[in-house]
Formats: sequence, C-alpha cells, structure tokens
Amino acid sequence: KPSKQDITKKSFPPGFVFGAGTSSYQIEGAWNEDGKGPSIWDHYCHTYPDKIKFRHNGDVAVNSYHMYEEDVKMLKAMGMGAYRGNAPRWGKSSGYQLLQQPYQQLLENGIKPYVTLFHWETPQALEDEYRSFLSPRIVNDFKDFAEVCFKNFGDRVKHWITFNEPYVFCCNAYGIGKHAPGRCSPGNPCAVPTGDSLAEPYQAGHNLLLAHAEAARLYKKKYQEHQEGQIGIALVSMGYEPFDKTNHVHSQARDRSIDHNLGWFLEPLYRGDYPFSMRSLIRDRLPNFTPEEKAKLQGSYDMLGLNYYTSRFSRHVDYSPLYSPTQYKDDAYAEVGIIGADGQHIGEDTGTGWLCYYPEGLKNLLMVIRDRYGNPPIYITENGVGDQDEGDLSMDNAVNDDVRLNYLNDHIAVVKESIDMGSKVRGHFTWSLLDNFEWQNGFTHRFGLIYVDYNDNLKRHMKNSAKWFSKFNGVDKKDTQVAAGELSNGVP
Ligand code: PNW
Repeated sequence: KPSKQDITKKSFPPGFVFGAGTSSYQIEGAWNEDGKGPSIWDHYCHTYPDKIKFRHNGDVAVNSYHMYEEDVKMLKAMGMGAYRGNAPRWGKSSGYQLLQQPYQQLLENGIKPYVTLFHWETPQALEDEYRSFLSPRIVNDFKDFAEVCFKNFGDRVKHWITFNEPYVFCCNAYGIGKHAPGRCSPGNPCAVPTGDSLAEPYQAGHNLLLAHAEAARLYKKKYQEHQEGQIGIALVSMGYEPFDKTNHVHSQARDRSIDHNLGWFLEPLYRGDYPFSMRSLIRDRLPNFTPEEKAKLQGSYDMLGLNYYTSRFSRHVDYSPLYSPTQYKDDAYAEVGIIGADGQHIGEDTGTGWLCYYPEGLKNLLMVIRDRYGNPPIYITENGVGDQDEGDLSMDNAVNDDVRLNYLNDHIAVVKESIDMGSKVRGHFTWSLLDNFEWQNGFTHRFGLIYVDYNDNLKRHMKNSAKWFSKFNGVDKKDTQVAAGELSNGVP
C-alpha cells in the first residue's frame, strides 16, 4: 500500500540529482531526416508492422526532434536538474550540428545531460552486414561511434552511459523475438526464427559487454582527464523474493534469479566473469572471456545505472531432463511469478499488466549491490509506471495520475532509506519525461510525467505527477503555472 511519507528534494544530500529520461527511437521521430540511415527499429517496424500494437511505429513518435524546446521547458517547469536522453543516433552520417542546439538549451536552463549511447537502435547496415551484436565486429564499431560522441559532446556531457538494459535487449531481441531485430529461440513467436540456437542471447550479451569495456577504456584513457566526466552502464533488474520464505530451496532460487538478471552483466563488470550459477547451468552456451578481456571488464565503470520497475516471487523447480531450455527457462530452475506461496500478490497492479507496485524490491537490489558488488556510485536511471490507453483513456483521467504520483513518491522514499543504509545512490530519473512509443506496445502504454495529446498536434500537458515534482523540487508554484499555462497554448 502506498505509504505517502512526506519527502522532498531537500531530504537528499546536496548534489543528488532528480531528472527524467527518454530514448531517441521512442520520442524523436524524424526517422530519415538529416542523413540518418535506418536503425533496426525502423527496419523492424516497417518490415513487420503486425509485430507492434495497432501497427504503430516511431517514424514521427512524439516529434521531439523538432519539439525539443517544448520538452526542455517541461523539464524546467518541473525543476529537474538532469535529463537522460540519447546521443546523436548511431549511423547518422550528418546532423551533429543540429544536435548542438538541444544540448545548449539544456545547459542554459541548468539541466545536466546524462547521455545513453545505445538504447537499442543498432544501425540496420551493421545488422545486414554481420548480424551486429552476434559478431565481435560490433566491438570496434561501437567504440568508434562512442568516440565521435566523446569528441563532439564531451565538453558538455559529463555523464555517459554506454548501454541501456543489456538484459532486456538480449532477452527480447534474441530470446523471445519481441524487439528488433526480432530473433528468437524455438517455441517463441518472432519475426526471425533462429533455429535451435539457444546461445544467441548470451553471444549478444557477451559482445555487448566487450563493446562496453572498450568504449569505457577509451574514454578513461583519452578523454576523462581533460573532460572530467564519468562513464557507466545502465542495468535493469527486477527485484526477487523467495516464493516461500520458510523453505530454503526458494531462497536459493531467488539468488539464482538475481544472478541470471542483474548478475549476468554486473558480475563480469565487477569481477571479470559471469556468476557461477550461470556457468554451471548454461554451460557451453555461455561464452568465455580471455584473461585480457576479464581485466578490461573489471571496474570499467565510474558509476552504475540501475533501472527498476517491479519485482517477482522466485520459485524453485526441480531439474528434469524433460525441462527443455528456452531463454526464460534458463532462469535457473526458478519460476518467477506475481503470487507467493500463501497466495498474496507481490504488489498491486499499476496499470500495464507486468508492473506491480513493490518499492521494497528496489531497496533489496541496492543492498545486493552494496553487499556483493562493491557498493559503487549508482544512479536510478529509470523508474516509473505506465497507463494503458488503447484510445479509451480520456485526457482528464490520464492527467489525474495518482498511481504514478504515489509510486514515485514511495520509490524515492526507499532510495532515501537505502542511502541512509549506506548505498551510494547519486540520482533518480523518472521514466519517462513524456508519453512515447512503448516498443511492441506502440503508443498504448503512457509512461510520461507529461501527457502527449496524440489527437492534437502532440501537444504537451503536465500530469499531476509533473506538478507534484515541481513542488518536490521546490519550484515556485507560480513559475510552474506560467510554464504550464504557456505550454498549453501549444508551441509548434
Ligand atoms: C525499459 N521489466 O524496459 C526500457 O528501458 C524503456 O525503453 C521502456 O520504455 C521502459 O522500460 C518501460 O517499459 C523494461 O520487465 C522492460 O522489469 C521490462 C522491464 C524493465 C524495463
């Protein structure tokens, strides 16, 4: 149950940042403007339109490529100190000049850019040429792209995030085929079946980790000293609770679930190899690192991004030779679900089906990172909820978003508690600044603090949660109203 502790930005240590995040394919549009080549998401939505709810796509998205001034005003109206967005899209051959303007605008308004280099948009050319992340060739190509970004924007960008959620990327794009490039293991409905290759998610993850390590190494060697910035990666994890606390097999299952989600990527970065439980269960489908690679991976981050939304119960299932592995069955002989042994739900449904309210899960993960992974500086790079809207949610109802407001309040309160318990969290970014293109769900899941009117020129309106954030961040009520009032007149 939402607890409603009274908490504001002032409850946090000085320097702690609050912000909101987005990703380019989800918001920008302008998919073929200014010399940009197609990404795997352009290709996927155009080639397999039925894979996306209502055949939506990101060709126009919420037009932030052209409406970024609006978006910056909204950040300002909420008193946000930071914005997490994407660098110039990989594969864009020109147009860097244009991207100088949004950065300028952010900085002039006192909003720090936190830039994610990769939020799932591989250039289609690299997919066609060598299957992108399934080939080690991706490592150098990613490093080159990262260098273009460090060189062109490093004077203004002081926080770099190489990859967004390798876990979701590998599982959805290579395991269950729900995301571009749509590859999947047998038994899953997908765009591009990949035979019996159950190793693909692990190969993709492996090359991605090596690409991260090379890009981070380059930044640290060549740019960090004079640009004085930091680099990291944004990992996602659900929280996990044992299905039945009174039976140790379920506590062990819970630990394996954490290993196979957070640990899959964090453990190589922390100590140079995958978790032991993954090695022992996934065996020869899990690639190996050379000693040099291990050394490059270890400690290749100044800070860690953690994306947290929800939690699950983890239930031990016995080994059976009939239990054929698919991507999800690799979750370590642990079945995850929302109902525990005594019938209780992990947390209330918040509106999109998969996302249950369970702030405690965030604290638990932060404690795992504190205790098992060396307690690095952390930014909560995503946290938020979506409302389902298949054309049946009125704007009034969408804007009255108490569920989101309570969810954010309570998760932010838990961040504060975790800091008091020794976790080094340095910032919190709500997902998302705006309603946007929610991947396979098209525009039907609205995650924004800001409502986007799809029936009226993509106009932006503050939801109640956005107004709550203004207060939270100490913005004068009048200033917020002025910003909101101005904006509801609708600039372009
Ligand atoms: C994130 N989970 O994906 C992505 O980074 C965003 O682009 C996306 O819009 C947002 O979440 C909302 O879906 C996730 O199952 C997908 O815990 C699934 C989970 C977490 C994050």
